[in-house]
Amino acid sequence: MTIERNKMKTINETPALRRLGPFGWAALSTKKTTAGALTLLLLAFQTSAATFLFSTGDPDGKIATLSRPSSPGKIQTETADDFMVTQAVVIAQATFTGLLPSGAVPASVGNVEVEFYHVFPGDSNTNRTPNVPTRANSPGDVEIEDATRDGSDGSLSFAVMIVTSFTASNSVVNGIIPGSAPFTSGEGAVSGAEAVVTVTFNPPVALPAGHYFFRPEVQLSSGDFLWLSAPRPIVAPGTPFTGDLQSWIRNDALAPDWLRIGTDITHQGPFNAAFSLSGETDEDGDGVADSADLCPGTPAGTVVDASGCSIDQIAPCSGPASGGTWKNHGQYVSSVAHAAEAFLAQGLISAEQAEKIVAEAGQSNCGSTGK
Ligand SMILES: [Ca+2]
Ligand SMILES: [Ca+2]
Repeated sequence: MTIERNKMKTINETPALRRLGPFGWAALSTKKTTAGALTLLLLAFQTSAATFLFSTGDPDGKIATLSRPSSPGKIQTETADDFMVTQAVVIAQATFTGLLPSGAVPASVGNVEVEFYHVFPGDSNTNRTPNVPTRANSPGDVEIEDATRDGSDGSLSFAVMIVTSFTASNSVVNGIIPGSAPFTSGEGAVSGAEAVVTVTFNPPVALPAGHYFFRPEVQLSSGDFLWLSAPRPIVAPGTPFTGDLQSWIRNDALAPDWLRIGTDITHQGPFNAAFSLSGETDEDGDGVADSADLCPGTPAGTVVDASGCSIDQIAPCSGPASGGTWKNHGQYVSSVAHAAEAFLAQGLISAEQAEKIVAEAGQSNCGSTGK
């Protein structure tokens, strides 16, 4: 989970130079650079913001498994499948493909909620005894709280496209049995309308490098949403990765445990589930995508504004971000205070934190003669 960070931050650099990142610094330090070459380097940096794309591929027709919130007379049931990110990313969109009842229309979908989970034992109580054959390689007990996005609170929007009629050879809907013998062989073939659900996260979901489960849930006006399986191992045009885990399922009677759909319930598969994620890399892991981040190399855990800049990056001890040196200590403290006020006004820090930051700037010798 450790993220490689730009260690150039403490060097007295201008914002233009800061944008170059390590590549630009290496080039600049080995030879004199003209303004023209500098422009080329800037262009090179600005196109280096990388797209993040993950996909398990199209449905393979092997199984369809329930994923719905609770509603009167219906118990919440969740299906989850995994993905991996090798560096911090900001995920803007997801798609997933499932079965709606035949005759359903896009308006049949009342709401969509998406959760992300660490792999067990992340976010899990390891002192209790699981009531399933194993929890190894399962999603955690509970979701990553600040990564949840829900149509009902406006943190995601969704669009539904009905593709065609579709049949899956097997299904898991109600047969989710706690204990050491969860085998049912599944509940048989199901047919319906294949639907691709596209969700846009607002705000996007920022995740550090790691291994996660994706769990979408769909509320229908009538009937159930069954998430369709995808090939395992993943094949092109999907994006294969080493360590791909099978899909898991639970309902509120089984929670916080999960069962392996293939290995535990049907003795088939194991399965993946059909979904994709898209977004952008986030080099410094501050939650602001590279293309929108004016301050690369923000240290871990630092509060940043919408441009990915920390107060320390806006008002560096070493001199104004616009270049040169502080006229005096007072100019430095004033710049910090100005930035802290802006962060406070945007709700990024508390009044207490703002006061502390300004007090610390006052006690520093940044901007003092000889500094
Ligand atoms: Ca998987
Ligand atoms: Ca960033």
